Amino acid sequence: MDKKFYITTPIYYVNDKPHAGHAYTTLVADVLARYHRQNGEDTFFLTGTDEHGSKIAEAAAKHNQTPQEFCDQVSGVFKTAWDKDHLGIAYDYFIRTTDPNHEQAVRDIFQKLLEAKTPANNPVLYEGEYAGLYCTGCEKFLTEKELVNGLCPDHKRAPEVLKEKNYFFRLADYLPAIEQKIVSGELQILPEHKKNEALGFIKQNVPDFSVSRSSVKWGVDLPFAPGQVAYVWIDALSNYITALGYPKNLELMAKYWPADVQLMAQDISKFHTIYWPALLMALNLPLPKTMFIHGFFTIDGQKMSKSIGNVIDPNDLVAQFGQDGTRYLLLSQFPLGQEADLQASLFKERYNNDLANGLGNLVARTANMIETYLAGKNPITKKNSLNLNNDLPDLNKFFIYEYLVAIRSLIDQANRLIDEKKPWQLVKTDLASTQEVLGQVGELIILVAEKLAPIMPAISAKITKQFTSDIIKKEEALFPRLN
Ligand code: ME8
Repeated sequence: MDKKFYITTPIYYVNDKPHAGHAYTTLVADVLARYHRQNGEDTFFLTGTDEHGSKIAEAAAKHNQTPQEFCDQVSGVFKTAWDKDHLGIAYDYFIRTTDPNHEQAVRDIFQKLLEAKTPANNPVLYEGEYAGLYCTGCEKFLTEKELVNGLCPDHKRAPEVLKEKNYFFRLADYLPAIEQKIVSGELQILPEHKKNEALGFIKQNVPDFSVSRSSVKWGVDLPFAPGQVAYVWIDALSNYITALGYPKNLELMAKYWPADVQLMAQDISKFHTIYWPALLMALNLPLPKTMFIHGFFTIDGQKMSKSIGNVIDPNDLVAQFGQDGTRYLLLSQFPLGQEADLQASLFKERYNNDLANGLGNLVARTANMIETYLAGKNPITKKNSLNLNNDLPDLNKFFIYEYLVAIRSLIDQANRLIDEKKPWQLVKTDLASTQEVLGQVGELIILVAEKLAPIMPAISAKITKQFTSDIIKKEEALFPRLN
């Protein structure tokens, strides 16, 4: 295998259990990883959990648990939601920022930063005093301008006034180079409007940022700065390289870094398009090739929030629609990257329409006719007798939604073929033609199954097995109708 593919999701905060937003990004990564594996590429898919910082410590205290106990538990809940009995996320590695290896790597990274010089020959880190308004919900400082009625607009809570001595990262010295790499496409930011947004941040001259905290206890302690821990965002961003063994063990780094695709939503784009490249440059590492920043979706027109009570638990979706049904429903809603709405109230209708009546019915009626009219003998000749055009929208270009539209039209094409040729009439007079029609339909079904493999892996494997056997039998419904 010569080509490699390294894809990452954000590592999710463990202050609460996973919801549909986390599931969405993780699913997109899983589809792309499966697609690249299917194409024979040496693929590494990383996800995990972000476990340090005051936000997590607060949540643990609320649950009367130590932070470590609480993190172990919630991180486990994420793993379960992704496992083969739930969403079926085939990650290669699940990193936790409380892993001792990661913690040591973060200390090593800080040591390197401490010794490093910027392109303008200044020390990368310097000590300074910071006073500002800190929102624990965001784990970042806010400016007065960002507040709405004195509250953080995202977390509806008043930020705390924090004043402390910290280490700062000399970001200013890196901004011109980051801008140049984004403009030249060396660091590709997709979709295009998110690239412009990143360039907009740079134009506003993002100030240097503090990378250590003395007010926070739950974090990676820094030996060179007694009493201080690593700022949770530096700790978190580092995961993308510490997961590969950086800086102690460079074997996987040499193989997989730079990342080919880093996925996230726009809530954390600034950290990824500005701070992360600066950190990598200070460590003398190449930048990721592509960052894809998707929109933050609403649920039936409303922001997903606990107070509205519309937070969707992916486990509930899997219980209702099955693993592959859930994967389909989440990915077929809107083009990746669009500011969009997840129409959860239509999930059942879409499931019945596209899956029970569409794909499920196609497979069931075809298997049934082959069993009844042809004694189950597999009629597929693999002659490509329909001259199938296999060019679907490119998953490599993030066209997952468009790809699913094209697959639905292949399913419709197969269903139409049956309706037009009416095998139930044909069989009375012409067995050879019946066999040919069912063979053509079967060929379409196998094509659909093959194309669906990254999106609906379990169903795809089931259909392929059924339609490549010598004897095709009717099996239980793939997608039972829901009332
Ligand atoms: O930000 N629509 O973790 P987090 C789409 N730990 N995607 C959504 C979403 C929504 N409504 N809600 C959440 C953090 N997401 C940090 C990341 S990375 C070094 C550290 C997804 O648990 C989306 O991918 O708040 C978003 O970027 C991420 O969850 C935020 O997860």
